Amino acid sequence: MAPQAVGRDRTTPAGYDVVIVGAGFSGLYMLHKVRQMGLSARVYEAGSGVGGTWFWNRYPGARVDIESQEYSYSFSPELEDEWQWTERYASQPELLRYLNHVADRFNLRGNIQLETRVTSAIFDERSDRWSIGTDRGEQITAKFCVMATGCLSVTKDPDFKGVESFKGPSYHTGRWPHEGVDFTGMQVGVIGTGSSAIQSIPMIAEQASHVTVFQRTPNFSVPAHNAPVDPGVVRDWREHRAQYRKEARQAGFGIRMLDQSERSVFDATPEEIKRTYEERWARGGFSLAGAFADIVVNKEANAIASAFVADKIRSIVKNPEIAEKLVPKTYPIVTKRLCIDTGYYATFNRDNVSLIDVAQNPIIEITPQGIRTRDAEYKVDAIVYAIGFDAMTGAVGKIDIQGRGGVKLKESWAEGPRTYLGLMVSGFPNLFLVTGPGSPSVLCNMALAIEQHVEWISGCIAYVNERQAGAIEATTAAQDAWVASVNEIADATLFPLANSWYIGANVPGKPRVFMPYIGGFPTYEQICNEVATKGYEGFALRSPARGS
Ligand code: N01
Repeated sequence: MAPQAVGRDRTTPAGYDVVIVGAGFSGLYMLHKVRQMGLSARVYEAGSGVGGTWFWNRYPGARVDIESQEYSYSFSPELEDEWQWTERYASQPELLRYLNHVADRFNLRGNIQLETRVTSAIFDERSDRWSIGTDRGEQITAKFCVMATGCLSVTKDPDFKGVESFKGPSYHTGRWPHEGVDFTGMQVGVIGTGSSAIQSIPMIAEQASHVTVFQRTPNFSVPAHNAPVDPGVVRDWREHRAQYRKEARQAGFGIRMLDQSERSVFDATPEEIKRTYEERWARGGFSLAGAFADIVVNKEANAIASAFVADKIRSIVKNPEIAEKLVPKTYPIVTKRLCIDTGYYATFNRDNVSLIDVAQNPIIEITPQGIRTRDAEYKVDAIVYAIGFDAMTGAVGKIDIQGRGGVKLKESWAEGPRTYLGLMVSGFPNLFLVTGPGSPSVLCNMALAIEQHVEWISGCIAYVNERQAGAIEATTAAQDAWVASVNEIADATLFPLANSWYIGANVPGKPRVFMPYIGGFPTYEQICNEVATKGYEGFALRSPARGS
């Protein structure tokens, strides 16, 4: 392909400037951006609709854990003006409506091919193009390939002995049936106590005759205090939106409502500490994590926050034995993703809910009638697997991605993911990751992290095309330095102390590497901007290959 053909690649019937994998928050905005740039693009999406996370995670109680206004696109003032959230924390159906609205409003659907899973992406050095294969047997080529595949999109399959033998229905929270599930009159077993379980258990308990929760590690959870959106908040947001969006970008985790304090807990009196935590508990959501500056870096500071939440659990749960089981004791608060709930702990006061500690008595097998732990069999009519995801690397790991010299991404990442800025991988030219490992992504407001990445990637594509270059690629040196810096920053925090999915600990055999960048969104964005301003420092441009 001649370089000047970039913009409208019509040289092959199935050739595009950009192929985007995934039609969630990332893929939709990426498509919008590249179309605005006049590039030809096609999105491939495995689901039968757009929406990504919010298309798949339809379990009862599923809702965002960042306040709705903040967890939304900021790129279009018109979109912001016309869309009205109804709840403080939007529910899954509302988020899915929003993303469908975005697809319609920006006329995106014509470039999206649904029910198509990308299975391979192979870089052809002779033409500087990616050859992309799908499960429909298509082969498409594109100069640029963007993996908008999501950080939590590949569910962890239950690998218990006997899973197939279970006679009743079983569900994974991350692949919930679209028609919903009626648990009325059923005995339900829920395995897992992460965010998905914490949101769904109270809802399931309202329907089912009995719910048995199988908990391996208790989680810290803070009340959401969800409610209809306060009209005063809406007015305030509309009036100050530009300022609030700016403040979010300047906040460590990209979340304005975190209200991150700069103050050390050791500079506060015991009364002030108590008052601060009580006030933030009453406010709800992640604001508790922002109460003092040292929660994630100092063990003693963290212990104060952990003890506060532990006391809350003990005060809510009436049975002291159950309360004690629900109190996390093996890791510092926030080092596993903090959960935001609606009535989770109080659910254990119900007569129809019981809690089984499977750290003490591990699940041995799934039987035709239920779940057998080392010491008992629990008969259930239905099983809910709330066991999480192969996070951050799972989705790209499922695609056969081969870069220069036929090197497989899977092999390059055998010891853990290596990227430059979480955006590109050395040896894989013109391949971009949206919110990849090594970027703030899951430690951030995802909507904001996605917008920043999409905008950076668009800028990078424009840079390559303006220079009529064949390809851009992260240098190994820049990547090595970035990986070292990501690890160094993580090691200075308490995060590596928890066996979390951030570190791959939830997937047996996955290398133990802290995957997200924890240096904060503003620092990260500044680094990305500086890299771009300095002519994409740390990236190498290549002249067009002869066959291109
Ligand atoms: O998954 P998880 P999730 N035997 O990995 C347990 C986002 N999210 O789907 O901790 C027994 O957190 C496992 O136990 P352990 C959010 O970022 C957001 O709940 O490994 N138990 C754990 O309790 C979140 O962090 C929202 O010991 C087993 C649970 O299953 C991320 O998605 C809502 C087991 C898995 O918890 C993932 O959340 C939902 C086994 N063999 C999700 N294997 C919002 O609020 C696993 N477990 C927006």
